[in-house]
Amino acid sequence: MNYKNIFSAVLLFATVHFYAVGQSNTPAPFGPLPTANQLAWQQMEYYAFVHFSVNTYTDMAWGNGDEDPKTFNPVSLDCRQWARIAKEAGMKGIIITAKHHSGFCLWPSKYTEYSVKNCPWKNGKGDIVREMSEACKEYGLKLGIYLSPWDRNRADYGKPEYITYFRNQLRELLTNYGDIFEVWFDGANGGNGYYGGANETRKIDRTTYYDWENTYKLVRELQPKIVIWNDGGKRADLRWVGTEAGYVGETNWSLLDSTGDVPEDMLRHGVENGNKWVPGEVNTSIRPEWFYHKKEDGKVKTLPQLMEIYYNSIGRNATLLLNFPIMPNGLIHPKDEKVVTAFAQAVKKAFAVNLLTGCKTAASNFRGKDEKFAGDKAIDQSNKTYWATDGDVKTGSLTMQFTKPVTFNRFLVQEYIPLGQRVKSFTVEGFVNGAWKELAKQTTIGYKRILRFPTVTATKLRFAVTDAKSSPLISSMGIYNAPQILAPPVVVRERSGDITIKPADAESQIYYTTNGSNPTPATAAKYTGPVKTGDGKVMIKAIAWDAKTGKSSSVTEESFEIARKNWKIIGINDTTVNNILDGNPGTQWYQNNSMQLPVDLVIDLGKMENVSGFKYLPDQNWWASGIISKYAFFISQDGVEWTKVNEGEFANIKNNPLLQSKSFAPQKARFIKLQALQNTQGDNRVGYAEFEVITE
Ligand code: FUL
Repeated sequence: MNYKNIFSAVLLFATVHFYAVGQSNTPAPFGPLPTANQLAWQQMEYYAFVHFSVNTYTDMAWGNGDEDPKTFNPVSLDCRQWARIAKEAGMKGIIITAKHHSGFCLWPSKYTEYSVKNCPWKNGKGDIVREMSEACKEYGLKLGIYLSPWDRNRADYGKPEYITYFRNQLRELLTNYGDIFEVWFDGANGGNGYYGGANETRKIDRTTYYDWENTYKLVRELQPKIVIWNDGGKRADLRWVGTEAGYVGETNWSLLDSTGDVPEDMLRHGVENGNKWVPGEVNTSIRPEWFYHKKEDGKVKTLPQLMEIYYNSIGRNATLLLNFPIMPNGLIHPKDEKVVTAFAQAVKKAFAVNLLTGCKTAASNFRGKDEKFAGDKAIDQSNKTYWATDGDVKTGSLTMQFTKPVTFNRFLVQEYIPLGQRVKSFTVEGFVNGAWKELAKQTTIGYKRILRFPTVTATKLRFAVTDAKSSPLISSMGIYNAPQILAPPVVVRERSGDITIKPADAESQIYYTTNGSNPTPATAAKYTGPVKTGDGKVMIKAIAWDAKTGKSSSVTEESFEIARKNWKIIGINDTTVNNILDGNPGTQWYQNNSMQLPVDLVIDLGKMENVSGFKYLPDQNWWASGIISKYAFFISQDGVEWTKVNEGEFANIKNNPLLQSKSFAPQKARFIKLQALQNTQGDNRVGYAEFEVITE
């Protein structure tokens, strides 16, 4: 043996020895664990969705599949703009709707003519998925693919042949565009569509039709580092959280059971004793709808709303997938860019300084008195190290001593999830004026948990795990003093026509205009009580203003249709029916339970109007039923002779129960009738939160 060999042998022994010793004291994993792909995905935390298809040009939430590809002409398309905005917003990737329910493909698929190949943009030579993947590379973002299993264009949809088509497309997308971090298989299946001219309703069993097992196999073979999202089939790697409103449950386990249907409540909270790691992804749009609709330019989520979403998603052990609807010209709207950039800055500012850094930390107990697992490992800025309680002990506390009083209003904590999610409950206390004060008491932690509470000044902080499935492992902790953000006011038009405006907090004052100009304290009227605006249409802009700081909120902008003061709902004795005309989205009315669909809502408008559409808001409660999905709309001058003026679907209303607005050529009418033809649950229930007519 020469020196070199001896040296290598010693080195090998030392390494193995060190490794073995290091390993021996490491806590054993507990319960289902994340895969390496799921771990890498969770650390991304925040990424973008972009929704773009032929229905962008028809102002619809879902394409029917018969939209002419010639309408698809994004003259200024610039995927680099999308990538730049996502990057500046602090996002780590972008998921593109390569094919939405319309079936139209944003890439020149070999297997269909219904794609960018046959549109005027770049004379049919363009490929948006390619441009997106190149832009992502340039900006250091990961690329994800949304491929809708439901295809309203294909003649063979519903037959076995379609599965071959679907897999061929998957193969194209997962082979030709580099690494794909996530694939999105939406579960929507509204049934009806164009289907190559059949124009009919087709039903499939979404759990079996797509043969997910083999489809997943193909996905993993083509992209070994991918995670699969699927709300319509066999359990995938990630789960939907049961709502598109931008939040997950406060208690949020990253576990589910691997078989059986998952009710929405489980999607929101996960399953404490589930047998598979399936973490939640909160998907929501920066505007009410997923696709671009000009009428939503005034409805872009505000900074306070986005902050709320941040705390209710990333702050609750989920990731945030925030959608940008792409405009017909191929760009993200400047309003969306502005608010998402402000959002990034606000988050950065809120979490800029961790006030626990360098604190003296004492743990009530730690694993085997091994310094490697001591309390300071929770605040050492590394998420590879962690504080572990001793042996099987499931409870324990960490006390942080400050050198001077510290003011804060946020608490952040992370579990070391490579060894499982363990904590069931915990408390946070501050030592205030010589006594311990409870600041927060919560349940799960998982990858990351952030709590908000009123600003407090303390000299010590105590974090205690009060229950866990196994010895808790805490990898990271922080306290922060986040600046307060002024929320824009909420504007409501009462049935009388009066407008009421409410600030989000008690301290701010409100200023408003009705002439379209932007309100400022110097130029606008100060709100002192309900504003009388008569019976006509009104557009109002309002701000909240803080006299102490001179700061104002962003502008709330609302356009109201004619007042509903003199309306009469015909044939109903129940007085709660007026809930649907009171301007309050939180109150609702349901038609008599025993009625069979179709069910009519008939209203006398009190006088002849030039009716050109209507708005329907379904019950906004989480457990709402009676949500109309298909309707017909009639008008009449005398309440006897009726003319049908509109009929259709409220697309995606099940997942996203937004205000639905339908327009048609103006007609003179004093009576209107909304006929519910179908609801989202397939039963006979019909409910409404608000109803309005649109007039010329
Ligand atoms: C839903 C779809 O039906 C919407 O159009 C959108 O794509 C959203 C992300 O998922 O279920």
